[in-house]
Amino acid sequence: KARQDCGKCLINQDVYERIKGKVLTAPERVNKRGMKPCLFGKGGTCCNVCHMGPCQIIEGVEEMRGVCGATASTVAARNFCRMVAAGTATHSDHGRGIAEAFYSVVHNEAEDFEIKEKAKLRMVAHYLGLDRKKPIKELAKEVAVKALEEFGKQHGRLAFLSRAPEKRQEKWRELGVESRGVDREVVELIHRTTVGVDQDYRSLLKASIRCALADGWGGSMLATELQDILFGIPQPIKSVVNLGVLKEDMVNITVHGHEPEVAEALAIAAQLPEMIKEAQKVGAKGINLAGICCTGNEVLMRRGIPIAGSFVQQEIALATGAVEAMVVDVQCIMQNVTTVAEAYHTAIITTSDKAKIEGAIHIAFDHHKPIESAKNILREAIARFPKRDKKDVYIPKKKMDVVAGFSHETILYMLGGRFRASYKPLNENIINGRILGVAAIIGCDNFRVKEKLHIEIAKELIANNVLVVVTGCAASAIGRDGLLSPDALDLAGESYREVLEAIGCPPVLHMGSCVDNSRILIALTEMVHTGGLGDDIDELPVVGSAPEWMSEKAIAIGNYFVGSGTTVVFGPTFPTENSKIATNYLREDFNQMFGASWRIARNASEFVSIMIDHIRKKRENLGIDK
Ligand code: NFS
Repeated sequence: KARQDCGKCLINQDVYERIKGKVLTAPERVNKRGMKPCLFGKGGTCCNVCHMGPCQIIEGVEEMRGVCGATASTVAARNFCRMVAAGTATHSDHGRGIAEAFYSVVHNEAEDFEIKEKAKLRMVAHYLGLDRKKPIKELAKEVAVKALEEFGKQHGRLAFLSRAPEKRQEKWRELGVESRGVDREVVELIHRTTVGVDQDYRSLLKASIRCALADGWGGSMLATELQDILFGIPQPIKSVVNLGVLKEDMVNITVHGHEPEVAEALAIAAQLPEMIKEAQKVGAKGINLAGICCTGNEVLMRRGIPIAGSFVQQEIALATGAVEAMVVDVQCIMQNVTTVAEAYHTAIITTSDKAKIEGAIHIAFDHHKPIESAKNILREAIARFPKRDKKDVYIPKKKMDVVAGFSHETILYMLGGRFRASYKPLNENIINGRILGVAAIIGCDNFRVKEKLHIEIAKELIANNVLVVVTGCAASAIGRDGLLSPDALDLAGESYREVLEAIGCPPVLHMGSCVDNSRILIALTEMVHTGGLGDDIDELPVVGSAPEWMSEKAIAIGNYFVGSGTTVVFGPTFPTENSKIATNYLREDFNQMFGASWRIARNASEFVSIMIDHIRKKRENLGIDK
């Protein structure tokens, strides 16, 4: 099957054409006068932590310090820290939400959900310091309490830090960056960055690692693990991506945001005969769910529910005129969706009391009664179906087959077989050179990036025998281009292709949503423990990237990868660039401390060459650079 040649928003230019002039959308706004990014803000040297400013600062120009005397490096570091704190807060509050839902389920306060993965529950209990052998019900209650405690802990260190390789833990201990409690690290970092507190870029940036580790090995990892226990560990599953997954004869509901709880409940409720009947009563054949952003990735990974679009496609999904309701939970929901929806019959339904949008309908999701809440949401959507203007419906045909569901556990089984699940075959193939190394492409897509960076980078890497794993909106973009299908095997380098053919998987592995980057941390640790590739994550021939990042969350993720020993490449722009001193610290000094750095690339070829060079250098250090 021919692959489409564009994975970006403009893949559906035809849909945009239909709303042009009617509603202003993000791609048009990007090009509008007055919408150019502020040069000071973009490079990190606009300081607005007090109201003597905002001060715009130029490095090295004495008279262009802040009113208080703050230098460019301090300001850039402070702004960077604030992004890390916000990103950590975001993933972690998601984790807390799931921990609360988990608490309700195991204390019989919530109907409808139950524990799906008992073995994983026992494993997580062990890492939380509990006795894994206890009866499951009792253990589940203890896990719920312990998980919630991780957020508010004041002393000691986060429990999951003990999952990292021993050498990494030592490094964290020596450097004093072990995270204590999730909330404490976020609060402290915000405190440090306010006017007149921490004014040494080195101290600030080092502190940003302590906070970020509370994301990767704290909030995000708790989110992923508890979601798996409640909703199931993802396994390889076939599905479809792009706007063509919307159905002309069904009630279309897009599930958008990040926390899978609402979408899981909707998926169950949408299959109930009573709800299907209600949909049929208004002339639809049934109810069709389709994902957007990371809520989409969550239900794609576990249920194979198709993805309508990534971040940059949320407006045009509505512009098909075929969506009865866009149900949103938290994060990455553009305010403009309500404006676009107004031009159609579509309801934007907010479900979290933390995330309301003017112009949306709010149906609070009660996690004590998930299915009842889901039914109320579905009814609102079903009632919209008769209002759909059939003449105004345009669903592009474009869709692409994908295989998703590559959790860390699945990769173990795939590589080693169910009875000797292990990363040994992966390590061996890296050592013998069939696989050059591992690269992650993660993060957002971005209206300001015109190149198809994700796709070009992924293609080049797999052609060079690099195993590529993806998460978040990068995964959807790469999926739209066909690279998440075994049909794309012909694009992989010869030796990598042979490995893939033997296990029957696509050349790019979809590992989930953005909180699921924590799966990558576990996979890397597993590679270290398997042996042959050094004693710590920074010795592995592995590299990360977020080529079209835009969210603060991506910066938190990048920072926890660096703190964990994985060099990351971000671009095309970077938020500390106006301060060479701060940017250099993130590259050189972090490399000294953590064995990994932040790197910047401007275009696809720069990304690829930095990533491949890095992998080769690590191979060389390991003595496996044949
Ligand atoms: Ni990650 Fe996922 Fe997408 Fe970016 Fe937003 S949805 S959490 S932040 S835009 S990848």
